[in-house]
Amino acid sequence: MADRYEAASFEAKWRARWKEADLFKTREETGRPKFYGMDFFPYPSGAGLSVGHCRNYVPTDVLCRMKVMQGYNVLHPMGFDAFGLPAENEAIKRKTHPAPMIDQYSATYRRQMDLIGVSFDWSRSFKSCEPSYYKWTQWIFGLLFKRGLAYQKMASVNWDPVDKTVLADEEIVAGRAERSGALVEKKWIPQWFFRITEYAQQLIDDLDTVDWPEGIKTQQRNWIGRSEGVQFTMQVSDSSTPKSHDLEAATPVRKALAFDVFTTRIDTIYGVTFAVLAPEHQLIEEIAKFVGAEHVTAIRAYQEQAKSISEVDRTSDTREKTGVFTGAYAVNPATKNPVPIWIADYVMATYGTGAIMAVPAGDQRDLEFAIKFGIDVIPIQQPPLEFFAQFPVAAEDPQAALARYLEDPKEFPTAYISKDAPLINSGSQNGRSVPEAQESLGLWVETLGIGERKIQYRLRDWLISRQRYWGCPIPIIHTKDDELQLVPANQLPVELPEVDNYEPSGDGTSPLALIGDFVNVTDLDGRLGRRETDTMGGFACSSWYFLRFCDPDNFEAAWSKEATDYWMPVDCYVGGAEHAVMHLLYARFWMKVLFDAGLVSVREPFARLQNQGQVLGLTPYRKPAEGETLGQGEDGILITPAEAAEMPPEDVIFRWSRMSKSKGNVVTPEEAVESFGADALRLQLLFVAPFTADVQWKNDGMSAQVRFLSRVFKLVDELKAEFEPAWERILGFEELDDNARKVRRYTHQTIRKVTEDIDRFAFNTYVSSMMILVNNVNDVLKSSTQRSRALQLSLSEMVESLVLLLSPAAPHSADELWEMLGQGGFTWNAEWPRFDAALAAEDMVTIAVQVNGKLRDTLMLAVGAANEEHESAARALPKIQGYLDGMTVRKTIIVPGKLVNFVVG
Ligand code: ANZ
Repeated sequence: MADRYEAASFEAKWRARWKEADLFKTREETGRPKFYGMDFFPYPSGAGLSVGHCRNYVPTDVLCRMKVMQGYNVLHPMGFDAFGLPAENEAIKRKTHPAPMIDQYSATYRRQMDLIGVSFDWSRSFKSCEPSYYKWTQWIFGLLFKRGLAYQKMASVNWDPVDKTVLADEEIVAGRAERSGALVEKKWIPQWFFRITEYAQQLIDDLDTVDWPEGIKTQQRNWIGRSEGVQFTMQVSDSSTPKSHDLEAATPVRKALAFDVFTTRIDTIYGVTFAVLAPEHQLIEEIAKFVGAEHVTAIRAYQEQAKSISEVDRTSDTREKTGVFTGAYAVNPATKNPVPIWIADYVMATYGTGAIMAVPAGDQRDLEFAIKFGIDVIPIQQPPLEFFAQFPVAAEDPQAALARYLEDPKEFPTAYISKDAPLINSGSQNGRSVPEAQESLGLWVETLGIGERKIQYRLRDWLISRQRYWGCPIPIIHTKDDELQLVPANQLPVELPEVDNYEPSGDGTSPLALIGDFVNVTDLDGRLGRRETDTMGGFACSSWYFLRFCDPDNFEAAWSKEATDYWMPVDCYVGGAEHAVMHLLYARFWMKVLFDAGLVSVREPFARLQNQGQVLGLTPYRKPAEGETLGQGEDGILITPAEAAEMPPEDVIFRWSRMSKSKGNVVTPEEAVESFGADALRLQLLFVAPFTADVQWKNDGMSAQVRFLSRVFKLVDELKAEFEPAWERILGFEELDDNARKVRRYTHQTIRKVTEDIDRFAFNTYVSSMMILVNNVNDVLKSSTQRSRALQLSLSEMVESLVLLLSPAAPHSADELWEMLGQGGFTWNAEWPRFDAALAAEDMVTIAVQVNGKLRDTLMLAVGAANEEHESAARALPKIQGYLDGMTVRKTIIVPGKLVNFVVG
């Protein structure tokens, strides 16, 4: 019989038995609470899983397994995010079709997930590219369309020239496509959008109702970017001479021309010395009609130049400001003064109104611009003297600097803006605080009828169309009259046609546009129409898959409300932090729309979110030769481990980087299982570091787990002969001796700790507390040659609990040990151990401390504390130290649990 953990001798056997028993099939029994545990929808890449991915799946599995044993109905599903660019690009590269390739890759994922014993209910699995799934993605598109939340418009979009497709803002990092690394260009083509902006406020508000990492919530709030301010209209005048101090009279010439600005600081309006339009602003065409030819030439040149500059560069605060004067003026409605209208690319067309009132004294960008182009700066708040410490020219005499600042601030290239300083040079608002002025001017704008207080969001509508083949077709028909007709639900799915050539055309149309059979359709009125040929980006598919898992075989509907009412929300959702503002925001948005449509009963899909840390692998680089170019952030040239082995060691540098096939630093689950066993891998993934921390992966860690499991096997082997399954019935009647009490206390303390730790994702201490239990029990066994009946029964309780506590982390071993104990069935079906707080509590007793028989102090000790502990604790008491000081202790009398008496002389 096994007295050591020998994975090869039993792990595969248990996996086969679980499969045969259909153990992981979701239980939906009435009268039990539910638990929905889920991992992020993976895209099955050809590289397969590394042990890094397993750090996502194993912890969720542990939680779900514990919940099953605690009596919950548990939904723990897995499916595959199969549509989208990564799959399509890979298929193009391999000159194959994405569909069979995805089948093959997802089969590998499944085999690997099974290999490490993850308890997915595969009967609920699906791929997002299956028509029985995407039929409903299209149906939800239709719902959005009918609710005015899906629309098509011409748009300047981010174009990835390598992947030949449009990208969402979220898919761009520092001006480059996150996926292909290409510099993103601008292109003007018709695009589909989802109106996520309509839900901006709810998306902020409801973050307060979910248990998510604060960092992710903050990222979402920042991404949505709520600003409170005022939007108002500025009139265009074609003259720089004020006609009068009356607003009406100031703008007689171009009265019809006006533009709106959005500001968060209406209180600074007296400091407005110019206005700026984004280069794409519509008004520029009108202005160009009446300003001089030299202005028009400059404007056109500037507009052209702005086209090639990425948004990131435009918003960068280190880039030198550029712009042109339009030749036209606007009227500052507070001062009635004319202010020049400029065009500059630091104003974004897509935020606010695409035009600003510029306050150079208060806004750094405006100040840089004013300094560069010699525009006036009017101070609107008085900076404190400390403000001048930053300027060498002012360090000597800040008082004098202030005087100069108030005269002409341009000498000081840093804008000064404060929420606390009162206003100056601000007419009726002089001396007022910022909030007072904002209130008063907000009202003034509204009373005057030139604008209103407004909340602005940085969030933009979600660009969903892709000019690519491998995605969910958009169920729309364009009629002859250019109307948009939704394909009726009973004609769904609009199936993606089987094609030989699906490579992107590169001109901005989808390859589907070349397939006549697909494109040419009759519309709902029987006339010839044209099918929409864009497909939806993959984020549409992953915005509702958690609902489908609740009811995956439903042919009549996307889900039954009964099913989602039962299972939703997802109780615990686990995945990497990189999806903070894409998937997690989109899925929340769809859920809210579905809630408003009465199709689901909760507004938030994921009640709790956990992000695992990354697993890093040791990656070899070779020192660069002279002039060799390096990858971003790298100090050497990536080489393969085989190459590294052949090189002199001094030429190789090792760095830790995220485990991935492209880095050649992957440890596969197959390798790990083969050499150490699935349970050793699982335990090490849990134990190696706190769940959220990054991990430098070393295979040695798994040997330590093999040793731990071997100690457990040895312990169970030693105790199995005396194991009494009915310990619970008898133990209550036994008087507990010290050792028995100790064992029970260790057991119950461990049950409590493990149960709490798994719930709070403290998997590393979950594993370590089992290790401590094993050590403690071994100590007791060593010290007790004779085992009382009470001790034997307590050990039975301990060994049974240990095996069950081990089960979520090391399920193969647990089932093997369970069988060794003569128990039938699977630990999966056993009840999770319950702890008894009284038994777990350290029993404390009061000990009298005497010196020469006289009571001098008392102390508290745990029941069963050793004599040495009595003596050292008594000697440590300050009072007693006073009595013993300078004396010789002749004798120490100890009555355990009662008394310590020092006999001194
Ligand atoms: C005058 C002003 C004075 C401003 C001042 C700021 C400070 P947030 O908080 O991000 O919403 N702004 C408005 N629309 C813009 C656009 N399309 N492109 C670039 N900048 C734009 O920022 C709002 C502020 O950013 C607005 O308030 C406006 O400048 C500028 F001392 O108006 B402010």
